[in-house]
Amino acid sequence: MKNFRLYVLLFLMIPLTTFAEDGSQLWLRFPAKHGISADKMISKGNNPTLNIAKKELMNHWQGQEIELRTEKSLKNLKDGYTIKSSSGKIIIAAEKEIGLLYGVYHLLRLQQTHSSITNLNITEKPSYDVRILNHWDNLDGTIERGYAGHSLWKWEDLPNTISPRYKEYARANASIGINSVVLNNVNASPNMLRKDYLEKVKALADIFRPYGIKVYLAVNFSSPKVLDGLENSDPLNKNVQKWWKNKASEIYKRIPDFGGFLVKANSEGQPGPQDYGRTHADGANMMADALKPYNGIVMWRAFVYSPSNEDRAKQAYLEFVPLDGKFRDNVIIQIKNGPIDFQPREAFNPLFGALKKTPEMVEFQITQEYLGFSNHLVFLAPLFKENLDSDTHALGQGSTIAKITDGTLIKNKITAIAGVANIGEDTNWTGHHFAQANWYAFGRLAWNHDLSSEQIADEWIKMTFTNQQDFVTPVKKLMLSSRETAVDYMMPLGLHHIFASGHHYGPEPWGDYKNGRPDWSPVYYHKADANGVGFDRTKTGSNAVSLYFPPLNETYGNIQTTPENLILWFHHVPWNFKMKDGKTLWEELCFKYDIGVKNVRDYQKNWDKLQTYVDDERFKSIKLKLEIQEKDAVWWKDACLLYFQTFSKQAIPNNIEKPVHNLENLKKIKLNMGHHN
Ligand code: BDP
Repeated sequence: MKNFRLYVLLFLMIPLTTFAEDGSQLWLRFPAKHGISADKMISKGNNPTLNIAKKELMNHWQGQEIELRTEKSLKNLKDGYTIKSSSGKIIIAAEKEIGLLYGVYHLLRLQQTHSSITNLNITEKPSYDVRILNHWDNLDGTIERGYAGHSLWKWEDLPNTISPRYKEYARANASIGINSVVLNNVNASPNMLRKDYLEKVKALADIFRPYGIKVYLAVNFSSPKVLDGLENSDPLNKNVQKWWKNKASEIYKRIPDFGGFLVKANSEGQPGPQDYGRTHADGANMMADALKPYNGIVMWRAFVYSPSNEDRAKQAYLEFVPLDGKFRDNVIIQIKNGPIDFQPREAFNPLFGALKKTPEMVEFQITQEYLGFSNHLVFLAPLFKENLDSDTHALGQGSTIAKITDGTLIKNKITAIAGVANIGEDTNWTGHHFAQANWYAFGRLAWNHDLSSEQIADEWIKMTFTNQQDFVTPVKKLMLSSRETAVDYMMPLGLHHIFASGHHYGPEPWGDYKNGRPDWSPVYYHKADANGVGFDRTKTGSNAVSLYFPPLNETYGNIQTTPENLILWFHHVPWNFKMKDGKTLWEELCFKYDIGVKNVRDYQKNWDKLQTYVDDERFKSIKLKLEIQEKDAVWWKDACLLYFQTFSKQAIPNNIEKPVHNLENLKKIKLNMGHHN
């Protein structure tokens, strides 16, 4: 009997083990059959990158003969490529081998998404030169704001033991055009620059190189003092300058194509040039000079703010605009999409377009610090696009952030775009299966910011799940609305930063950290009172609207012309203010929270209907996550409405689901998730 049970058990396990769909393959689910044979592939040379391209074709390409060709004349495409059909075969051409590899992944994508592969005439040129992931990984294996397990980098085992996932990671990045990575947290440990760690970094760089990926490091400004006992880390101190020069030479000896440094200075307690009365430009230039002989760059973050009387949304602008023109030409200013901090929706950062002589790059957050971690399904392409497509008016109409940063309007020597990675050692890499789509979307938009969210979702769904239209259509719909849904159940109408302190998971609009930093308090951001709610950033308030170029300063400065999805970002709005649909602000707020919850419930119903199209493992995992998302959405709605109701003193409209929680109980919830701010 016992044996029989064992057999039954084993029998049941066969399909599971054979067909397990654990998400580890990401979007790279090419047919298991063999690909093209070597004699159907024409290519000269035997370069490691080219060899990967050929191997991918031999393993996965089911179509006709292919020629891979490097052509000097294609230099203007940078690491782009052309794919052309020509008398029965397909020719992929590029200036460099990496372009050929990108072309191969493009072709495999066409095959995987059942797109036409006849009469091809494709020319691709990347929007940005540096398409970079920022890992916020610590040397102890934890990840700041990481929700997919521990760090992929096994620092203790490196450089001798090499995890097979390093290569898989590099391949996944190459498949979407990501060509750079910062390995460590912006809150950087000085130890990152120790000799033994540089050996480890070199090991990773060697693995990534054939996939076209350059390694960068986040550096701690105090490194000279902390690591080697210098008297200080003052950027104008000759010894300090020399220290950085030596460090650069030490790095480039090991890693000749090392990318450069990412620096968070004088922000949230990190050291920086201002500790010595110097400017951000002094600090950045010192490092830029050290990296210059090797063509390295400095990505200097504009995410600086301190607890002062000045509106946090203005601080980066006020700090950096006076420094325009003072930076070396191998410095680029890395700016978060919004002026606060990766909120579900922010106005764009007014610093975009304000620096005319200094290259600027956008930093997005792929990891969902403020969007339900790896529990909530939130497709971020619409958020990224909303920012890139925002018209700053800096150089007249049409000065979108995309065009300001990609070299179209301001001729930058360096163009770049960064995304804070959501990758960890979880089997499915990102915790939530759908969070893979955000890694994918970042890469695709870094390559081509003109792609639509819809096209990206379409590709990703087909590659990751199935081409069956009955699956693709509803899932696409769900993904495309998911970001707005999250905004609705968390922070509609321009509300922001009303998260529980520290971990930033749930709601805490009542948070008022009198003994901590007021600028980390939710009440600082929503300013609810008997009259209304919202942050007055007009002339009568902080006047942050004045930092925007005309006509946006007027548009945002006037409550009637401010887009309603940002109304509480820019205005303190009376509870009975009439919204465009005729509702009062209070009613609209109730309606928004409610619709957010309803949408998540719809996602659940729709997902359930799709069971037959998805393997069991992923189906169940996603179903469970949606259950959490639904509970959280109700939690958000109840917490925010019950709390704001104590100010509005108005009833929740009848057609809106009544809160199921009680405010006093909600206030008692304390999640033990650590973290400082
Ligand atoms: C905030 C995070 C914090 C980061 C910081 C940053 O809460 O953990 O260190 O941004 O970007 O979003 O430097």
